[in-house]
Amino acid sequence: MNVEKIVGYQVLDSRGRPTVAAVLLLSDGTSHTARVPSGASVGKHEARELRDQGTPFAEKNYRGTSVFAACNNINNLIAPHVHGKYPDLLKTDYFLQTLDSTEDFRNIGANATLAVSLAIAKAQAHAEKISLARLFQPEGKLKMPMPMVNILSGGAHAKKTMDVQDVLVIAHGAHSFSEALAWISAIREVAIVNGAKLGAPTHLVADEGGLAIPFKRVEEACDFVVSCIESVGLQPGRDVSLAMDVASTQLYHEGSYLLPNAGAKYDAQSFRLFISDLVKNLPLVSIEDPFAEDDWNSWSEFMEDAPKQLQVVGDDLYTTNLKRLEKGIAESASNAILVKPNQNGLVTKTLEVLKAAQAKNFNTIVSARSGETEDSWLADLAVGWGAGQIKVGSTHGSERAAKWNRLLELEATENWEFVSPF
Ligand code: 2PG
Ligand code: MG
Repeated sequence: MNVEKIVGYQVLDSRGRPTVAAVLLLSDGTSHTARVPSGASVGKHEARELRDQGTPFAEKNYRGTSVFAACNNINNLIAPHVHGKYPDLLKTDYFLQTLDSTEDFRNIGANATLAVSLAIAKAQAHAEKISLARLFQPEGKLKMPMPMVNILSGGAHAKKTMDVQDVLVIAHGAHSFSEALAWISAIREVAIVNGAKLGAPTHLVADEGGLAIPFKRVEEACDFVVSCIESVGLQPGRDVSLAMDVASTQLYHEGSYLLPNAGAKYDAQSFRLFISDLVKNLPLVSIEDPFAEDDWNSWSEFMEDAPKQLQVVGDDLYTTNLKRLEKGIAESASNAILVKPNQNGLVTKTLEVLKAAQAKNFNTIVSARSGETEDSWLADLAVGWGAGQIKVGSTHGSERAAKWNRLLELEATENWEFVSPF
């Protein structure tokens, strides 16, 4: 079975912004489409999306955010190599690496490479008559991931209604993925009712479907979510705990951390104390990007005194980049990594980062972006890679539901195990 045609074209993400899709037609008449996501709080060290800024044509098309150049690169540079061949993920990813000598794919665009890499992976799974998850784990029980789900959104996802980007929940007391999702969905429903009692505009949802309820202090936002967990009859800390994405690169300016809603300014040392107090006083089991992407010192110092059971997650810190992960391991900067395929640009290289992290006993959380599509490949990757955890935003919005629903389908049809990392 061979590739007859591959076409890159522009589509819209869940925020209405352009992103890249690639459709691959196989000689058996089937077609396989992959669409790439895009972030809002983008780390400086991520692989580069190619966007058409600058030219008069581009400025008229989606205010310079169109991705026609990336699509053209698929159609003109990549397609001739892929045509007529068996869809082989490893070989294609190797070729894509040789096509752009830069580490961050700035020439052809990581949005072009990832679209092709994913479409090839889907087509290869089809050619081998297995699911995308099974392409990576052909045998044995699949590991269903623990979901980490957004209840409140702030920061770059919600016009800064809150200083931190997400207050999330992890239902680690649940016995299955579907039970965890059901508990979390109930918590979100109650958050709408309880938020309305506070007079909050609970019809306003953020980019990832979290509620954009304004809270001046982070602690108030967390207390609110804790009270929602209790409202549904679950016990904070035992059944469900909090997680937080501070996304603090967004708060960091010239050596200080600024929290505009709280009206607070911290130097690195006092911000570490602030984060330590949050951890001490709240049922918080996971904290992501508590410090800025290049503030390595704060990460290592925090880890020295952090409770051993706390999951400390690097997102902007690592940007799914092997070299940055290796530095983080060497400096004991964290004990977990957020894994986002579009920060990296290739499926196989993303998996390499995940495996390198797991080899050092890091927890791994496969993650969606704030700009998503109806595609559900992330669910298959999380399961097939045995990531252990997944972050997809909230339970609101069909681009989020697509991933949850694919996980529910895998749970309904596969042999699986569900083991809490907490
Ligand atoms: C994050 C992601 C997903 P974005 O920071 O973890 O929540 O956000 O896609 O905007 O980078
Ligand atoms: Mg993050």
